[in-house]
Amino acid sequence: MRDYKLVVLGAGGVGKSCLTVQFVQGVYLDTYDPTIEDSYRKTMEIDNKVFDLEILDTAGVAQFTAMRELYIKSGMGFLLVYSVTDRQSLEELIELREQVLRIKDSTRVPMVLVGNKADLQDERVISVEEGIEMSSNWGKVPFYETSALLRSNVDEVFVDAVRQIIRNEIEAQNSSTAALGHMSRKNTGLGAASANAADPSAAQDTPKKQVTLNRPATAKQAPGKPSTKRKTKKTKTSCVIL
Ligand SMILES: Nc1nc2c(ncn2[C@@H]2O[C@H](COP(=O)(O)OP(=O)(O)O)[C@@H](O)[C@H]2O)c(=O)[nH]1
Ligand SMILES: [Mg+2]
Repeated sequence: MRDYKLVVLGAGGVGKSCLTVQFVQGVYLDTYDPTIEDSYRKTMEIDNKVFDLEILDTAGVAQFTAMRELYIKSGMGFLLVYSVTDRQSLEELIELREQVLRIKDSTRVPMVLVGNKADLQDERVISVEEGIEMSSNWGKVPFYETSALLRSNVDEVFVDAVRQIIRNEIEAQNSSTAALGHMSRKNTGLGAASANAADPSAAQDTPKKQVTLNRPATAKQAPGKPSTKRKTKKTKTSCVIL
């Protein structure tokens, strides 16, 4: 089975390691060496299918390195994490995201915006609304506030990233099938029965705990995408808060 590679990015101290370890091992590590960059494996079931995840918990995002370029290249989904107690950490994500889009050479990279430490209400300097605004500026990437400490929305952010990867794969498959169908019609005059066949798994990829906010009436499905039984469209702004 193929690994789904997720990369956790963000400024130092925002809780990347705590989130990752909480997700993979179900424990909260209060003190974790900030210099450790490690990858973790987890097998999980989403919509009755089993996925092998490889999660890279990064460290030291201060400078651009060839190493970073490599893991962004091989990453399939990205968690961009800031802390709601640290404004700078949110600002740093702007450049990080641009780096990811540049390296992946795509504007449709599976990505989740994560505002961690939501349990620290007294120390909060970034409001939920600011998180939503950032998500809108980024073309409505799913946004969640999390608490690694309380294990709140921890599974959700990883699962959302995996669902986005799956969705992209299905769309890529559908469009290549459609292209083949087009070619076969052109070359043989016969229609391709399988072109645009709705993938049955698309019907299942509905995030369970998402709340949908501010979805403009004009939001569209991806161009060329046949209508499927999917209940949640990728253009939604997902925001789950504590
Ligand atoms: N209150 C609270 N503290 C957190 C949370 N996540 C991380 N922390 C604290 O922030 C520190 C840095 O977290 P860490 O995961 O090492 O950050 P990283 O540098 O992004 O990997 C940890 O030692 C925890 O004390 C959270 O959800 N709530
Ligand atoms: Mg760390």
